[in-house]
Amino acid sequence: MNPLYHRSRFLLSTLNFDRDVPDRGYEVAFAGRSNAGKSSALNAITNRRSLARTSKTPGRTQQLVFFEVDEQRRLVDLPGYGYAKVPGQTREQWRHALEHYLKSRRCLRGVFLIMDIRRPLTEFDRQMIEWCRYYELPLHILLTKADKLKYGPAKNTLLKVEKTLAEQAGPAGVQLFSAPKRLGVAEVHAVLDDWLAVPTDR
Ligand SMILES: Nc1nc2c(ncn2[C@@H]2O[C@H](COP(=O)(O)OP(=O)(O)O)[C@@H](O)[C@H]2O)c(=O)[nH]1
Ligand SMILES: [Mg+2]
Repeated sequence: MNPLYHRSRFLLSTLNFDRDVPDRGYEVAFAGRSNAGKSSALNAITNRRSLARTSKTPGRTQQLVFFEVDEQRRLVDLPGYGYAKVPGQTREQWRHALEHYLKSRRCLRGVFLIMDIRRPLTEFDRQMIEWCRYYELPLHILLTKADKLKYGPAKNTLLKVEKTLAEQAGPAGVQLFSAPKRLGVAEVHAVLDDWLAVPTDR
């Protein structure tokens, strides 16, 4: 239980974050391929049934959705990249918007990457991992829908992904997660506590 994140509320969704959300305080971003389970993970983390769907309107999939934890801290739902059917030009815009955010956002403290445990490390996931490495952003991976696999296969995937990351991406956390079972929520809260810690005045 971590009531801090349970107080999160929808702030706004926008394409133009530079203009609409001042680059102050602290942010943690959530990225993932469409349908990986990002909204469900956000809802589990904030203990809401539908926080992350508040703004889920067709045509708005390219927007960044901001949630306020408190005055200084925000969670950001990044565009769910990876719809197979989007035209190449739209995909390029997504890529550009995502990279611009990761590269320029000074208040960004870390990135959660949500992967469906049955389809880990897609091309899009690898791109996100590469950007995080390049821009020196802390990265923590959720292998979600872990309830869809038995413990053995889930654990094997966890070990495989950890190995790949260690070889190719440098330090990153990886864990199992399940929204309906609330598996791994406490671990996520601990990472958030770490990344969003407000330095004490000295
Ligand atoms: N069994 C199971 N299903 C999940 C889990 N997380 C998401 N789903 C389902 O996967 C689908 C996509 O989830 P959603 O959160 O909307 O994905 P998003 O597009 O990444 O935001 C929905 O049908 C969810 O109910 C999970 O941990 N376990
Ligand atoms: Mg979603």
